[in-house]
Amino acid sequence: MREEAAALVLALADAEAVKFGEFKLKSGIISPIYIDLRVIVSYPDLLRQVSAALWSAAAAPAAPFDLICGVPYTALPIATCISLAHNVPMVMRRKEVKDYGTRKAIEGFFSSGQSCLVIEDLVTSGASVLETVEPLTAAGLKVSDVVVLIDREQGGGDNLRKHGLRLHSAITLSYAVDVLVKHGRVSEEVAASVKSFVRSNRAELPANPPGASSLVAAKKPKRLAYGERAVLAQNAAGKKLLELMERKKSNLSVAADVATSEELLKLADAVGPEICVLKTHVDVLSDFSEELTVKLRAIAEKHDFMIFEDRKFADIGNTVSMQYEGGPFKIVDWSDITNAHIVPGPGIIDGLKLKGLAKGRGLLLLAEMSSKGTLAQGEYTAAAEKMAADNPDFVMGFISINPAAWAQAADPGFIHMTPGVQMSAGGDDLGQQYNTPENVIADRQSDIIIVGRGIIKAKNPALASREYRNAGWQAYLKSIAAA
Ligand code: S5P
Repeated sequence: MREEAAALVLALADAEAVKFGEFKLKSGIISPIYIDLRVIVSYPDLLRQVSAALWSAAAAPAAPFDLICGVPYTALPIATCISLAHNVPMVMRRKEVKDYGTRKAIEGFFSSGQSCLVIEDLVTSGASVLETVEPLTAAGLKVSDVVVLIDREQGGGDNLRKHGLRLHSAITLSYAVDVLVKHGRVSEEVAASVKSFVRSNRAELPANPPGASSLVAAKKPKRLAYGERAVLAQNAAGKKLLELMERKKSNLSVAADVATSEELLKLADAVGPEICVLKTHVDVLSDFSEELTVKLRAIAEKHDFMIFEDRKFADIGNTVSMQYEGGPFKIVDWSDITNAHIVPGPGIIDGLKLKGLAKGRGLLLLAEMSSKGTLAQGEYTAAAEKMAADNPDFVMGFISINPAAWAQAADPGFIHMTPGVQMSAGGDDLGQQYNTPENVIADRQSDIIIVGRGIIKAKNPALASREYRNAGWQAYLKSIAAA
């Protein structure tokens, strides 16, 4: 075995996967050694040798496993090679999917409870391994062992152990250096400088490695209270809403999807004491009038809530600007908040901002949707985040489903509002999907629950709104206490 390992070290050096000299790392530190295992795909024999070494390293010490998964990208061909050689099925982690809480982040067939061996080419801090382990465990797989070709011995093994993972290495960096010295490939001096570099450069895990949120939950920054975040909100309506939520102790928005002005006003008055936002779809009313908007504003004033016309603008900047201000609805005149799809690109924000900013209005971007089969996920969601970050004066937040799974740490100045909420999870016949208030606010880290039929179709909407308000607020209190 040792002979095979030594031969592998020499083959890696021949392929220039391990190089000595002065290499500037991403961190700016100068390293005397550089390891780049991506080159092994150019040498089929070497790839085979690497895979065999990893298999032997895992075979004895690792707990039995049903599946293997390579950490993208370098370890993918290695895992494939092992899968073929030993007839063990593989799963693949999609690197680009950020919202694995709700979407498919793991490709391939597996069932919950199966165990999966993680395969990696090089471990320094262990952060990349954690980024792959989290979606695997989130998908219901058990991960206890990780096998790596080269352990740089800079603390990755310890870091992974803290997360309940055992690291097995085919080769350690110090062993590789010893072999190369023995075969006259590097001098004793270089070897000494590599070993001293490794000793003095322990690689710590970042406080919150992207994609490893649940594994490092304990290290997450404390979730701020709504009132504390009001100061951080740059949009006037967003700031006002966070203050209102803190003052009123409500994170409930009612989706007032009713058919007439009379029903809408009656509902607004009934649920008004419990809500922070009344969400409307005025284009479903059979009798919309300006008078309705005046009365609605008076009720909002009386009960201290804001109005959100859920218009879901989706056109080019010039058109949405006209739609926001004109037509029969004149939304900008009476609605504190509206929302937009990002599919046209940032021009839609500019067009709405032109009319809304001076009036103190706020815009929510639809970053995710609650409906089955939605295309608003992954890169699309990330694009919404970026557009919001570019326009914090007018964008106040997002319509989102699982902000806890977003790649970026949430900007506390933005508000997340989540539709698809009922007291028990489920759905309707037209693709709507429901989660509970507790799940949305505490687990998914959203800020506001949007509840439609759960309240408006209840026998007593006022009573139902009180129940939802309590459920949403309790979940919030629990999550700020736990964070
Ligand atoms: O993704 C979304 C976005 C929105 S704004 N899914 C949604 O359901 N909505 C809206 O939330 C939808 O238009 C409706 O007004 C409300 C959900 O209503 P419910 O009756 O299913 O609770």
